[in-house]
Amino acid sequence: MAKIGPGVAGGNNRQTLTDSDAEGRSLFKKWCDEAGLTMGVDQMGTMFATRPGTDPDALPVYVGSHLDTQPTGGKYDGVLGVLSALEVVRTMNDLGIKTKHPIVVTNWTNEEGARFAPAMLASGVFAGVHSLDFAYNRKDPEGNLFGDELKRIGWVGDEEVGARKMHAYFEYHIEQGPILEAESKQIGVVTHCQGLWWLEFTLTGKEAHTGSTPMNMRVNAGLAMSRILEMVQAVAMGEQPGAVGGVGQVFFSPNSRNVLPGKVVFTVDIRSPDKAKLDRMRAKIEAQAPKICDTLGVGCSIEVIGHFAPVTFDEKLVTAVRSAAERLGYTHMNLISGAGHDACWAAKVAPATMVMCPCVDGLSHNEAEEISKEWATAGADVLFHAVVETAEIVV
Ligand code: HGY
Ligand code: MN
Ligand code: MN
Repeated sequence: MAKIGPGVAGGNNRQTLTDSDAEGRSLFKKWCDEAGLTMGVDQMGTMFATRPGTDPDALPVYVGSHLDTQPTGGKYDGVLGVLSALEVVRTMNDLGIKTKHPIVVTNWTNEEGARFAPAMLASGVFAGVHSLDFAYNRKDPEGNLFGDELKRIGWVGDEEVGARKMHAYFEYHIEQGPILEAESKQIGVVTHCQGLWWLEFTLTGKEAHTGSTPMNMRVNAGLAMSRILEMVQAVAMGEQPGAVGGVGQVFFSPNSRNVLPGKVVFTVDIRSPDKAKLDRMRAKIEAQAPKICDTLGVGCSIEVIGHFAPVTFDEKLVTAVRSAAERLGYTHMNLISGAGHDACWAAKVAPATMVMCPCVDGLSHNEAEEISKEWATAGADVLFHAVVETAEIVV
């Protein structure tokens, strides 16, 4: 899978609804077909590959993650969870295991939100958080519509989004943070996921010559942006421990090196497992940013383009993961996920939880993202046992 949509430094650039995403989907479908699974696709392009259970009326246990990557993504973010879910099924096939509940291996469309915001878009529609129409009209930086791109790659499915009901949902994922490696733990028993706000700022300055415009005549949206970034840093540091804030994406217009920007658009990403802290950070940022802009005569508008509250995962499933790790003799610890995942939206409509493995230096959303085979195997082993137990083994 890592050969599809290669990056420039050993990772991947397999962004959602690109030709490489389509190629990755076809390869994943081929592997699912070879494992004897039946593929269903919904109107958001999410892929559901089913292994039948012995009880046709029993709701399935869903196991999955995402195959789309960041533009400079790693080989494991999302992919580990989808392919480990497939490996669970292939191992069940090898062992001739039958379960009461069907197993559905899942690949969610556009988890990353890199090309089309917000993140976790398809699982958000599945959970009833976003409408299909909202999703279809999301635009990428080139102005392409999500719905048009999904159609272009030929992955608009016929299933109504969210019509499927789940007995349980499991997602196996690299931690994308440094805790498990630092604590020398093989397994993260994920009890919660921190909440998030994505605030998109549009600052309006005045395009002018960077050479001949005197400093006191500038309406400098770029300067306003930099002061807002400093303020976001101070607000997040003021809420330690357990709060983060920063900016990953900025657009200058006209983005010419000798023109002061007329428009600056950027997204502030703030997160915390504590809802009060999360909302306090948002309030502080939304109160201070306009004041910063006023002093510079810069226009300021703020739009929420992504949000989910902190998530508590299902106690029974969390226990299934923890007891599997104990039975199998893996070191483990409770963990709050720093990154968002499709499991966060699945948890709105079904019992859900996650299994995590360490990653080297806690690095992710970087092409150098790396894990060890031992870590990958331990997590997949725990996932296998927790899933088979929850699906109620019959044979
Ligand atoms: O932003 C996130 O937490 C996820 O990687 N989409
Ligand atoms: Mn991910
Ligand atoms: Mn990611």
